[in-house]
Amino acid sequence: MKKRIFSGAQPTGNLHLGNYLGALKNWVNLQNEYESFFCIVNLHAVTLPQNPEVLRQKTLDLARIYLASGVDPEISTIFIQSDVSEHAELAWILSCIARMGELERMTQFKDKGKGNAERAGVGLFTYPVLMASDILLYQTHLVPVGKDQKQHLELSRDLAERFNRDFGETFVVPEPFIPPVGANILSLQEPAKKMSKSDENANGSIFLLDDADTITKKIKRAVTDSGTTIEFDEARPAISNLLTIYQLMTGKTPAEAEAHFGGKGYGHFKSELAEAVVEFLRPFQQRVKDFDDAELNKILKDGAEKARLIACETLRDVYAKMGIVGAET
Ligand code: AQP
Repeated sequence: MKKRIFSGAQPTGNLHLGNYLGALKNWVNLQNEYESFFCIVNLHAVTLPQNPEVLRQKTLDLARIYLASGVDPEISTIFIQSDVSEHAELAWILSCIARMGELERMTQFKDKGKGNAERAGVGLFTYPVLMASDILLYQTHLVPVGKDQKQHLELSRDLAERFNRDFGETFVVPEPFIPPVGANILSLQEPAKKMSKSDENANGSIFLLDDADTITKKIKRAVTDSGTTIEFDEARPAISNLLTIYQLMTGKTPAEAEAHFGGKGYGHFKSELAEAVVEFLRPFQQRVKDFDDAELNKILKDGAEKARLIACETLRDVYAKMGIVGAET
């Protein structure tokens, strides 16, 4: 039996290079080794206000992006979170087990709630519980995510362990898979922050569907540090971030990337980086257009059916262990 992976992305905004390098790229690399579930987490999306028509469209667009990234529906299960209602049901159970104090410590709530807990939605507060439900429903062994999700994943582990302790062995306790390079791609404009879909400054993020001209302009405008050399240096996050992107776009090692730009200036570096990103994204952008709606809907319907079988089994077990009536054992 193969071990399982589960991961997902929200159908909000436009996916950027950080989402790809921190998450999707690793899904594709791991999908042959693991039984894989990749979810479009639309229930997470509504923790912040969304336009219904846009959300509907973005949900299908995200499925296209998964496929264009190389997620193979023949070997991986791709589905929409709301098509498997067990996600919401288990989230309720886990919210009865999670503690207010542990959710209050979640930094993403503080960031996205903009420090105003009184005005923030309850769903935004309990978001990590829904994420734990997503993961635990599939008895997931490994969760490939970017660094920003590490804290949420630790909560998933804590909830699994607590449930197992209180009600008997039920859930696999998941491990994070955070790639050694690319887990925290930074904003091109404010390298103290991660690259983000919801960044108000669109110049901070390279979106996967940006055209060549836009990508080149964004890279040319990217902030750099006061130094002049092109090398990895923790004290120079802006240039290190650009060099990380270059390394991942070209498949070069850090030493090869540094050596390639030895003696060269920022202008030359940025031109080559822009070219590398454009060339990397070109076939991806072509593949996004390859899938028609009928094909997409079939993949998502089949995916939901497959996911539901496992989700039902886990939820039945949870209800039975808790004495919730109606559970078939
Ligand atoms: N900057 C990043 N570097 C590396 N990985 C990243 N991820 C997000 N930003 C970076 C990873 O992408 C996956 C899907 O993310 P999501 O759709 O759940 O959105 P998010 O984590 O909330 O991050 P975004 O893209 O910045 O969206 P907003 O602006 O809405 O918060 C996750 O595995 C995430 O770790």
